Amino acid sequence: MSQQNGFHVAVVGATGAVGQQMIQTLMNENFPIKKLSLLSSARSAGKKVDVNGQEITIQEAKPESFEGVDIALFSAGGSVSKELAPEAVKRGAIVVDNTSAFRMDENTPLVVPEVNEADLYKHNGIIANPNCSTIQMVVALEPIRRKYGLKKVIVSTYQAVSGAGAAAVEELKKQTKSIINEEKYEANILPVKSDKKHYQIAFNAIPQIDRFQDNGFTFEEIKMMNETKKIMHMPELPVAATCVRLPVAVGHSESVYFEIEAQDVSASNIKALLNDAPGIVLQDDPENQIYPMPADCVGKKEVFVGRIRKDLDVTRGFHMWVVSDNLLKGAAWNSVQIAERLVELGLVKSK
Ligand code: L14
Repeated sequence: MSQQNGFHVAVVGATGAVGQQMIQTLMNENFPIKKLSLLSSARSAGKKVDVNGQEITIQEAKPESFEGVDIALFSAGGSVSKELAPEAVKRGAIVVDNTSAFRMDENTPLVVPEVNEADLYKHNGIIANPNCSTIQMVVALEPIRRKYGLKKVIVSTYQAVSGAGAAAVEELKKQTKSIINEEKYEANILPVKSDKKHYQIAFNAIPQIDRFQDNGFTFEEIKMMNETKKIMHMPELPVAATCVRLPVAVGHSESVYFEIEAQDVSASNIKALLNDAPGIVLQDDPENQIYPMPADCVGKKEVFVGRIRKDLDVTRGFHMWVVSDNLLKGAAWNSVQIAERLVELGLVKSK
């Protein structure tokens, strides 16, 4: 840390599951930092965090906290972003926001560098980081869209509990232990902390992530549908999602069905394409039982793709299985990657 010609970076939501990964990722990437401000709600302010052997005290995030900040990474919930991201921008910072607050805002680019890096040029101070499930899916779909055209996408997700925060991971562990010991257990957090009912996640699968809309889809599903269209610049693309929570701590999995425009494309063509695509690791060898699994992707930055096969009835239909660390490419790494790209493209100046 403390590089003289680096940037003053702020992490907002520094104590959260994603905030912690943001700090770790900034360090792992050797991001050019001259000063690091760790900000949070009043509740966590005063806590001390060890960053590469240096103790940093967490400060309460206020408008004045952004004085002198060059780059601010937000992951403290939508209401914090709505209130404080504009304050950071007012003070000359560039904001990478990992909440849904600005994702669908027309004046805010929604960016996955492997897919739509050029949208960074259109920023007005805030760049939105997409939803975790969306990010890993579009990384896998974009090379296919570019080469063969995309006509339709249907996805089912198998999402890890860490997406709902560190407390949800604790709940999964406690429930699992209690159930194994034949003790009583509680469910207080999943599927949605603020919703009416809570269900066990241990030894279960819950087909609800976020609240329901009147159309029968959940907000998580709607986010995936809307964000995919925006990132890929395909407002007309039919996309349908079903999002399910599994008793997995880290790593989202997705079964993705897609139809392409081009004719006479084989599964091997798609495999070869994805094998050379940025940010993707192809793990596809059914004969040797090679396919991606969340347990193998924890702590890794890439999106893992396997089980690529042609549909047996629809000639232009294909299936694939897409897995990634939801806290890294799904959140912290994509945000830091955006910050890196902003620096490399000369879109952020050190004050
Ligand atoms: O939109 O609960 O960034 O797994 C990502 C995590 C929504 C909820 C987002 C979860 C959140 C999701």
